[in-house]
Amino acid sequence: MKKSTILALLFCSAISIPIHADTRPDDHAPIGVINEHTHSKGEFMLSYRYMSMSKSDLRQDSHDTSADSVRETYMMAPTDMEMSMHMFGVMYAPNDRTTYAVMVSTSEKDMTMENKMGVSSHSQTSGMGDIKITALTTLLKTDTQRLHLINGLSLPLGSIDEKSVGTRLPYGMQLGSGTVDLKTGVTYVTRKDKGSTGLQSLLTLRPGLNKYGYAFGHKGEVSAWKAQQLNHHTSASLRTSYSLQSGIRGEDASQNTAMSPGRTTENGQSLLVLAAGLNTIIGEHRLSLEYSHPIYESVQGVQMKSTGFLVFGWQLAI
Ligand SMILES: [Cu+2]
Repeated sequence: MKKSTILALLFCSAISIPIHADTRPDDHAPIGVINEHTHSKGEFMLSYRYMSMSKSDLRQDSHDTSADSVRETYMMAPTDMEMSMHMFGVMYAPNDRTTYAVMVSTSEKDMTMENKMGVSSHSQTSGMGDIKITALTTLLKTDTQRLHLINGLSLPLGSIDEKSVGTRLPYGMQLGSGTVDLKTGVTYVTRKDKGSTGLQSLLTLRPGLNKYGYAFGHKGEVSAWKAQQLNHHTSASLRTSYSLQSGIRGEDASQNTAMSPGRTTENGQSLLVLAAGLNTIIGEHRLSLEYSHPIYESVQGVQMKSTGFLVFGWQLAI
């Protein structure tokens, strides 16, 4: 047995925290990836994620644009948006083949717009988001390889009725989708002595329209990561992710599309990010952090640009 393992065991027994010999920091993907691991029969896991993202400056199709030029077409141009989200999750495996995951969230969105006279205005929304119920089906689980399918539903718990001065706020300021959405995907992970490599692809399909006659676009995402153990408790990761989302189908007839670009249905986008993260195990707790930086972004119509995305996570398996 290695000296560091003996020291870790001594330390953990001294403070009465059991340590699982098969628990590795890189057994879980970077925290920005969700539903990327499964559990063994009878295991529960609680999780919490805090996400923070911001947007600023403007992009039109695949080039940058200015607020002045946007205000030649629209009455107002968005200048800044901040969004934070708290996500609470429970995972449970009734058997070795199936793991269920339920995730609820609350979010807060804050957007600043500026009109032609240079006067800015704020709008803010906060509350529950949509609830996600997922089944993970293990197809392969060995010491070196894991493969599981992801099949889930997103139920429209989040509000799409957010208003300001009697008018419904733009699509991006709403807290939910208003539609029952399907999620399907696959995760594949290979594991070596001191590190792992993973791939996840995920498709979000929104077959129906919500009560106001629109649906957010379908979305496809692919994430690939590589994690390396720095020591017994901590691993560092690099990840790249590409997502492609189509524009809104249908339309909320109450939106005045001359007001601002966020009121049009053109909100599709493709985004390539590069992310760096850390996973660490302290006793039975997992703490993780990941920062994603946009590398390339192409948007439909006029939209603000992502400036970065931070995720902090805590996980506890019982
Ligand atoms: Cu879990």
